[in-house]
Amino acid sequence: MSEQRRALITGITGQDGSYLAELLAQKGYAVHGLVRRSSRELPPAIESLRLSGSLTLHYGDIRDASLWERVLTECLPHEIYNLASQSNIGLSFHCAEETTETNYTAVKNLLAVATRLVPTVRFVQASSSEMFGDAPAPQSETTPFAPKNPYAVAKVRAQELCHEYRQQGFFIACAIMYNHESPRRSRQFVTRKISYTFANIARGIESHLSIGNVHAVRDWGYAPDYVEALWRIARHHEPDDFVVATGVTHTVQDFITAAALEFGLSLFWSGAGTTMQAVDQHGTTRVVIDPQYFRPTEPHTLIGDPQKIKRVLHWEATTPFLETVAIMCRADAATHPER
Ligand code: G4F
Repeated sequence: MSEQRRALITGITGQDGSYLAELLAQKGYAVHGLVRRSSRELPPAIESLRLSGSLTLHYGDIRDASLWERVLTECLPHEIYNLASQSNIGLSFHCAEETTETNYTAVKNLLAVATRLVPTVRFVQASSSEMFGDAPAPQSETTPFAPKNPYAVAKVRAQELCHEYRQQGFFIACAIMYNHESPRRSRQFVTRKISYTFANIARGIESHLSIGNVHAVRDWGYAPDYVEALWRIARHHEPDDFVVATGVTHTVQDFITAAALEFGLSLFWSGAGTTMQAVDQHGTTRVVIDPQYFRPTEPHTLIGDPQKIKRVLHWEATTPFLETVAIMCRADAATHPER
């Protein structure tokens, strides 16, 4: 009988970490996850995997360089998925140093220890479409990077380091992930902020959504599809870079309009710039622009070209935009507002 595969997931309590943990547990892996010690409860999906015995948690902060020797010795993983990051781009302008420590220095420390202790490990780095910044669309694995914020700069440095280790013969792969959403997305991100706020509007708890740049364009996929891509990247016969995207874009305004419809509200948009707003079919204001949510810079147009991952790994995003919006709105409608 072959040995049970062990996978270590950093960032396991996040959206992607929890979906990936479920996927790997279903596939028979012994899943190990790194968790920052905090007084917050574990997300229900993680707690239930832990109780079922298919998940072992290790505690520590990825910015602590001394952590990896202990954790990697304890779990001796066959695969490592590095999903932990300071993932809030708006915040990265204010916390550039912390962003670099988490998104670059921690990767550097982890790779140094992993390639020594478990040299045959298959390592998947969660890179980001933000690395492309203003590069012309659509972007592929060969598009030059043009990062526009501290988050993207740190992700570029981490990916370049991954390439150095790959050249030395280690299995270090990079998933260049475009935006991917789900009911497990934090409300710091625009899609979940929208679905959650419209659920509260439907409950009568809030009257309207305050939002930033509604013209921002994103290539939005569905997170459970994307963690399947991560696993395929890890299982490929050689380490490589893959753009993980739908190839289809929408604006923040499209997301808001679709989410409102899920709650029976037809929006009518008017105005421009900071005076733009949307009223519903009853004439009630439902969306206003709040400049506090604007960012100092925005990437031009992020559209991924997923041809390579389709061709090589036979992976394709299967959940369309409107279905993702509907799944998120239904989940928020069904959940207690404080959760
Ligand atoms: O949902 P967002 O905060 O995601 P963003 O910045 O695209 O980053 C996410 O996707 C990246 C992959 O491309 C990851 F690397 C990253 O870690 C993260 O997962 O913002 C999306 C867009 C932006 O253009 C933002 O300016 O929505 C715009 N926006 C407009 N109003 C807003 C808001 N974003 C947030 N968070 N809140 C607003 O009120």
